[in-house]
Amino acid sequence: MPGSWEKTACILCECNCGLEVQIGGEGDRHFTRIRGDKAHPASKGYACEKPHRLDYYQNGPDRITSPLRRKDDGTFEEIDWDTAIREVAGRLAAVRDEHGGETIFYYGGGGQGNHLPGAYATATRRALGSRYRSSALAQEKTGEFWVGGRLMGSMTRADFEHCEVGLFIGKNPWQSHGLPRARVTLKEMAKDPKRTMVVIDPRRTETAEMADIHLQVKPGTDAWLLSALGGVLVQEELIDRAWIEEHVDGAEDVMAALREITVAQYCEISGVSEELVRETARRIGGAESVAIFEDLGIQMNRYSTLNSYLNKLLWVLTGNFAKRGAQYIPAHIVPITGKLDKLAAGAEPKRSPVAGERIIAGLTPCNSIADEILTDHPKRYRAMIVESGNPAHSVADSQRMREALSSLDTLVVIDIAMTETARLADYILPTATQYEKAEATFFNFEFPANYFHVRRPVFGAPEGVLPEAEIHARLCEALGAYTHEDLAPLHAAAKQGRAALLPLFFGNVLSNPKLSPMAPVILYRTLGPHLPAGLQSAAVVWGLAHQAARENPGSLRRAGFDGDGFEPAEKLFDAILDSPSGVVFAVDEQDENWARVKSPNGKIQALIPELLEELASLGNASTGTGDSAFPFVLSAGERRSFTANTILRNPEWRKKDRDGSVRINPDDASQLGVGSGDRVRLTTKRGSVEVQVEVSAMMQAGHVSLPNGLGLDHTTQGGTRIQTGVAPNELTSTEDRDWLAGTPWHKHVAARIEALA
Ligand SMILES: Nc1nc2c(c(=O)[nH]1)N[C@H]1C(S)=C(S)[C@@H](COP(=O)(O)OP(=O)(O)OC[C@H]3O[C@@H](n4cnc5c(=O)[nH]c(N)nc54)[C@H](O)[C@@H]3O)O[C@H]1N2
Ligand SMILES: Nc1nc2c(c(=O)[nH]1)N[C@H]1C(S)=C(S)[C@@H](COP(=O)(O)OP(=O)(O)OC[C@H]3O[C@@H](n4cnc5c(=O)[nH]c(N)nc54)[C@H](O)[C@@H]3O)O[C@H]1N2
Ligand code: SF4
Ligand SMILES: [Mo]
Repeated sequence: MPGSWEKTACILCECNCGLEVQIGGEGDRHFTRIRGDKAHPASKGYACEKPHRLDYYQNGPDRITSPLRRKDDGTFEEIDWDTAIREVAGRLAAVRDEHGGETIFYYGGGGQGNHLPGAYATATRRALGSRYRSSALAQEKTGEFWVGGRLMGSMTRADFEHCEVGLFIGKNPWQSHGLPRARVTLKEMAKDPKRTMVVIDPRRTETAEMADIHLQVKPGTDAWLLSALGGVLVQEELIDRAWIEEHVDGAEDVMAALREITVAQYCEISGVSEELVRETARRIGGAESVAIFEDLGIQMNRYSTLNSYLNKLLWVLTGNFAKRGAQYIPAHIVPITGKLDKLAAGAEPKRSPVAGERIIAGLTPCNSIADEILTDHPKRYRAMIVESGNPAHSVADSQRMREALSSLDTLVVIDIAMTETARLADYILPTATQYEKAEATFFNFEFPANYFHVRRPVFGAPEGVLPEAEIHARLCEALGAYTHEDLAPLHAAAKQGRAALLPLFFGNVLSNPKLSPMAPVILYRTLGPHLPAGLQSAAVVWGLAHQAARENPGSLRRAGFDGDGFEPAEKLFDAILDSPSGVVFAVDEQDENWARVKSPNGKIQALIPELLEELASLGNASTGTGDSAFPFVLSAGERRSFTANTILRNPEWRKKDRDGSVRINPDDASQLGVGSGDRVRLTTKRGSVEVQVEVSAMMQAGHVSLPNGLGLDHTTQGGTRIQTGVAPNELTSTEDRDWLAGTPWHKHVAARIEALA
């Protein structure tokens, strides 16, 4: 409604802050005003500077509004939806029938704001017999998931609102957020003399600037720094022995390894003074509570899985779990990690079919996707569905990724816009934006009160696009995964209400091997039409609410969703539909954390022999790039004030740094004879680009940094296609990856810089 304020959420980072938006402008298709929504349970009115530019997402010039089919000459032609669905289903079914469904690979399923498509896509994947998939999580979090799995069968998060010591490792929350109301929480921590904020980052980031302690590590040496911190904890007896005794297995071996660390030497390698490292360790050991957040600075770097382990040992050895201000395991509506409990029981993850890489949390490592395609191996991935992801841009070695994507039998892209990946597709299925359909994310990790937010559409969708739920339902139907007759009794029941649908769904559908895998789209078809207007795509949430109620009955009860049988889940689903700002679905007590530790005996399993071995082999290994031809360490993909992955394609959305400069230390700049605004050539073993320089005292000598989300194609007002800035993965290589989790070293790319005349 023009002029009215509607409730929704920001989709530009995983916080998904609640927003109130006013609609107006030409055709009432624009956001005219945007403000934080005070009623949102997590963001409470908070919003950073980015959502004010969301109209660039909603009204981007690269929007696609008709299904497109690639012609022989490489250009696209518009086709109608019936043709598109019939041909896409036909081509994928042909691949399945000839080579097996496991050769059909699925990528994406949700960006920073939309995870319902991924839930519906499980039906399509199953209809096709597809077994392998991946997403951006497999270039950042899978190492951490693996360690969390081995330690306790779960992922953890941390309570920065209440911690006495807050530690950020390779994380710049001032810009990247990742915790609710990040800047408020950071300011509170910084100004309270009783609390200590610690940042481990080679850059003097905005967060480091306000921290009490900045450990300005040399790029890529966190493994030494973190082992020195652990070494001090053990050697100075700053650990919590009684707690370890009660809750941890295998700690003796870990402590023995850390006792061996030569702290002075490791500090020197990492470039941080021993005095400061000891002070930090003592602060951690002596604090009432410690919260730690590791992110891309170590997760996309050398030794990434080892670093995750060393990080977690800091809180395991000091007993910083399951208490206020420390680490916790949140209740979930959907676990984004899948189940990690088998890892805690010692099981080895499955391997990818060609490269034999570990599949962690169900995800093929992004760095091995091209290897899984560009081969004549009979089990290679031959077809791919990409939904709400842009791997041609976001995965290491864009050139090789483009080659891999182009070589597929069939590539289908489901997106709102003409992306780098879509350009390579055989079919593009255009979808409604996140403001034109019901949406939700599964990135809700709060504790003790956790929330869920289903957003309603605030615009009608243009003709020619469909929400993903509808696309997946049609694909499943075209694949013959279920028939009209299968659904007839469900339709009849749904008409009478959810009470009538319940026994049929939980009985006839979930116990039927043919229908059960189709549950998401069956709910969309049968329950969807009876949901309040605009909320049809939320139908799958009904099933998720029932799952959550089974898994966390106590948490739901404390949040007010009580009763017998199906009652709590039904109340929760009603509350979700009736809460445009989001709803608290779980209220936890600290004991729930221990119930969620999934190791066989309920204790933390601290001993991970593979990683202790890696720790023992660290020694004096090289720092820097160790390559005189490429003397700089390039971090390719820094989060800045106006970057947002590839969600916004029009560079006009950026208020500053439109072209995305490479940041470089003042001494390095003067040695190269360049100043801010000059252009340089930046070269890695994989690629070479020209880019503008920003001389920045944030950078330490020898370290340079490029923003993420640049180098996107977009159409100007005059209709020409141009690219702005540098696409970071033109410079990265797939072999630069963690040996264990396969996560990339995007933050540690050896590079050379030359001044341009
Ligand atoms: N503004 C903005 N916010 C975002 C996003 C966005 O695109 N823009 N994207 C969202 C997404 S998808 C994610 S995953 C998060 C990521 O959030 P962050 O991980 O915080 O983001 P980055 O800036 O990529 O990397 C964090 C830091 O790692 C540091 N670093 C580089 N090398 C090293 C090293 O060797 N050791 C250590 N300790 N640190 C190092 C960098 O200097 C940088 O400050 O941000 C989310 N938030
Ligand atoms: N070198 C380097 N590479 C990196 C990183 C880095 O730091 N350095 N960071 C990595 C990280 S942490 C991440 S998370 C990834 C991000 O990279 P990707 O996971 O590939 O995703 P996004 O760039 O977020 O792209 C999201 C896509 O979703 C589309 N979209 C938006 N709304 C909708 C919708 O409602 N439906 C559908 N179907 N599509 C929609 C957008 O148009 C866009 O194409 O990049 C990774 N790549
Ligand atoms: S913190 Fe993230 S979700 Fe919140 S307003 Fe900023 S970009 Fe959007
Ligand atoms: Mo990410």
